[in-house]
Amino acid sequence: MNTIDTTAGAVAERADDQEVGLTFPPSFVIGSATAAYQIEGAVDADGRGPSIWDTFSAKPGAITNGDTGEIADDHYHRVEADLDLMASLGLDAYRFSISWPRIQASGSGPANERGLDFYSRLVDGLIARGIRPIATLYHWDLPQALEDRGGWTNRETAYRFAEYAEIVGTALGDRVPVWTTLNEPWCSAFLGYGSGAHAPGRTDPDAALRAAHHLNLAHGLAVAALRRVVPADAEVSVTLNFHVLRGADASSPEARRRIDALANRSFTGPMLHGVYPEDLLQDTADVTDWSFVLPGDLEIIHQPLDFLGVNYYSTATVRMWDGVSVRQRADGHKDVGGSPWPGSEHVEFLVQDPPYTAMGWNIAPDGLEELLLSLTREFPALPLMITENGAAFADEIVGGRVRDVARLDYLRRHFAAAHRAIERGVDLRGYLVWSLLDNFEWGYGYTKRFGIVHVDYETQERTVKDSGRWLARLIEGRSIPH
Ligand code: IFM
Repeated sequence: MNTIDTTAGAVAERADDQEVGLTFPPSFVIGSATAAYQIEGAVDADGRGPSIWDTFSAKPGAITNGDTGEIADDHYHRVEADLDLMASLGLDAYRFSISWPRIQASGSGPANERGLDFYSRLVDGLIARGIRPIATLYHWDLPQALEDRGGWTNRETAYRFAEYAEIVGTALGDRVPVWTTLNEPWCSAFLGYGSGAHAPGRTDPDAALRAAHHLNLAHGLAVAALRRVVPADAEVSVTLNFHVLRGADASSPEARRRIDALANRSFTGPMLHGVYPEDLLQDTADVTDWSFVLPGDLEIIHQPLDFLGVNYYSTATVRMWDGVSVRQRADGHKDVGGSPWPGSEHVEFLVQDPPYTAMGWNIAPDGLEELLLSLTREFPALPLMITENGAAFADEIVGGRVRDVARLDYLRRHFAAAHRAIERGVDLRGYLVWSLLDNFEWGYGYTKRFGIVHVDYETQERTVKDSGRWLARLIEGRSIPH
C-alpha cells in the first residue's frame, strides 16, 4: 500500500528572497484554468439543457446568498474579449471545461452543433493567439436528465459519458492537443452524493462510493473513446484533487491511512494500478458490498495516461476521534450535515495552523512539493502537471487596481515549491493557476474570489489584479519575479 508521504520536516524552510529568480525551462507550460459552469453563464443559450448545478443552485439555502451560475462571468457572450485578456497575459496554455449539457442537452443522443460551435470558436481563438488549449470533459455539470435516472450512481451514466467524449473528441481533436477526462472526481462523488454540499446534494454513503466507481469507469471508457478519435500524439489525462495529510498524535497514522484511501487511492488505485485498495474495501464494508464493480471494470479503468493532473490548495491534519475531544470538521469542505467520508466518519480533521486563505484553507507550499515527490515515487514513469493551484482572498478594487499581495505571495511560494520538486527529480510539465477570472465558487457562490483577474459582477468589467501582472512577468521571463 502506498500512502502520500507528507512527513513533516521533509522540506526545509526557505526565505522568500531565495524564490525570486528561480527559472523554468521554455517547455514548462504556464497558464491558467477555469470551468464552464463557473464562468459561462448563458444557461439557456443555443440549446443548452439544464445541469445538476442549475437545479441545485435553485434550491433555497444550497448556495450562499442564493447565487447561481445563470450569468456568472457571462463568458459565453464575452469569449472574444476574454481571449484577448488571456493573450495580454501571455498565457502559454488555457485549461477550460466543456459543458456536457451544451453538447447533449439531456446527456445522450446527437450533438448540439451550436454548443460544439462555441467551443470550436474558443479553441480557434486560443490557437490564433498562440495559447495551447487544454480541454476538460467533465467539471461537475452533469446533464440533469441523467441525474433524474440516478446520475453517477447509475452505471449507464459512464457509457453516456464515453459517447459524449467521442463526440467532443471527434469535433475538436484536430485542434486540442491535451485532454482531461474528469476534474476532481472525489468532489463529484463524495461532496455530490455523500456530504450533499455539491450538486446533486445527496447524502447517502453507499451512493457516494457507487458514484466514485462509476466515475472511475467513465474515465476509463472516455480515455478509450478519445484515443479512438483524437490524433495519436494528443495527450490524455485525468485531474485529481489530492488530500495531503498530516498527523497530530499516535492515532494519526490510522486516520491518514483511512482518508488517503477514500480521497486519493480510491481513484489512483483503479486508474493507475488497476485495483481498488484492499484497506478501502475493508474500511467501507459496513457501507457497501462493492457489488457494483463488475468483472472487467478494472481493466477498463486502468488506461495508460500521458500525464496526471494534480490540483493542490492546502493540507489537512487528521487523527482518530476519541469521542471526548470537541469534534472538529475542518476538512476544508462546506459542512452541510452529511459526511464525505463514508465508513470513516470517526476521523477528526483538526484546525490547521495559520495563515489561511479566504476559504479558511491553510497556506502550505511545502505540501505541494511533498505531494509531487510522493506521486513521482509511486508512479515514476508518469509525468505530472499542476492543473490547479491558487487562492481566494477578499480583494478590493481601489482606484482601478487590485493589490492582491497575499495571492501574489501565495503563488510565488507555490511556484517555488514546484521548482524545488523539479530540482528533486519530478517530471513536472506545467502549472495552471486557478483561476483566470473571479467566478462562481460552487456552494459559496460569488463570495470567494480566486481570479488573477477581478470581475465586477454588476458590470462584468475585468481588471487584471497585481497577481495577474506578476504571472505575466513570470511567463515572459520564465523566472519567478518579485
Ligand atoms: O473552484 C474550484 C474548482 O472548480 C475545482 N477545484 C477547486 C477550486 C477552488 O475551490
